[in-house]
Amino acid sequence: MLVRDNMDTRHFRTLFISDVHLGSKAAKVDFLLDFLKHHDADTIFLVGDIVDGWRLKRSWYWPQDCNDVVQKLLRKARKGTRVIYIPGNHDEFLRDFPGTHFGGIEVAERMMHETADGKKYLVLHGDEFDVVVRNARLLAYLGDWAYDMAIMINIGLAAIRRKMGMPYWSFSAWAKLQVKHAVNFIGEFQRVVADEARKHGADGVICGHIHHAVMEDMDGIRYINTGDWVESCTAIAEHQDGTFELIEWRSMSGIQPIPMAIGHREKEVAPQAA
Ligand SMILES: [Mn+2]
Repeated sequence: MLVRDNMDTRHFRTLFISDVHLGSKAAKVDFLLDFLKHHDADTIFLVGDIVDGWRLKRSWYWPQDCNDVVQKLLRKARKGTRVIYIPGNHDEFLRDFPGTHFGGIEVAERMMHETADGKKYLVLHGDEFDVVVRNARLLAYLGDWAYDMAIMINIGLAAIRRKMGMPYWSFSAWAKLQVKHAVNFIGEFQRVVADEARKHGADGVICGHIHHAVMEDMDGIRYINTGDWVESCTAIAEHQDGTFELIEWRSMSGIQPIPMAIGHREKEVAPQAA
C-alpha cells in the first residue's frame, strides 16, 4: 500500500470508473470531481451506472456538480482522451444507442480491451448476470442450455420493464437484504462473470454493478471490479506497462475533505491452468 499526496496529476494508460449514480443524493460527486482533476488517461472507460436514470425519473435531483462531472469528461474527450461509455442497468436508456457518439463519447454494450502487455479484458457492467447469481444452484443442475436461456429471458424482461417504465430489479438492494449470504453472492457473481470472460477467450474481465472493488484471480481469469462512487470511491487504473492498480480516493479528514489516493498495485500474478 502506498499513500500519495494530492498535488500531482497522474497519467495512466486507462482508467475504469463505474457506479457513480449521478442524480442520486448518495453519489459522492465532489470526490469524483477531485479524482478527475488529479487523474488523466489515454482511455477512460465508464463502466455503467454513471447516471442513475431510475432515481431521476422518480424525482429530479441534478445539482451543478453533476454538470461539472459531465463537463469534465467531455473536456477530457475534447482534449484527446478516448472515452467509452458502457451502460449499466441504471443508465440503460443508453443501451438503445450502441455505436453512437455524443460529444466525443462512444457508447458500447461491452468491449474487449487490450492491455499494454497484450492481455485481453472483457469490459462490461455485469447486471445481465443477476439472474444467474440468484438461481445459481438450479441453473448448475439444469446445465448450459438453461443458463443461456436465463440470461436471454432476463435481458428480455429488463427491456419490457424499461418500456413499461418499471424500475430495474436491483441486485445490490436484494443482496443487502440477504446479508448472511452476501459473501456467497459476491463470489457467485465473480465466478459467472469470469466464466463469461473465459467463453470469449479473454484473460480477464473488468466490471462494476455490485459496488465491490477488487482485483482477484478466478481459476486463471483475472476478475477486476471498479467498485463505486456511492460508498467506496474507487477506480481501476492501468499503468503504461499494463499492470493494474485499484485506487481508493477518500477523505482522510472529517471537516475539510482532503481526498487522497490509496493505491493497491497488483503484483505479477502467476498464470494458472484454466
Ligand atoms: Mn448496476
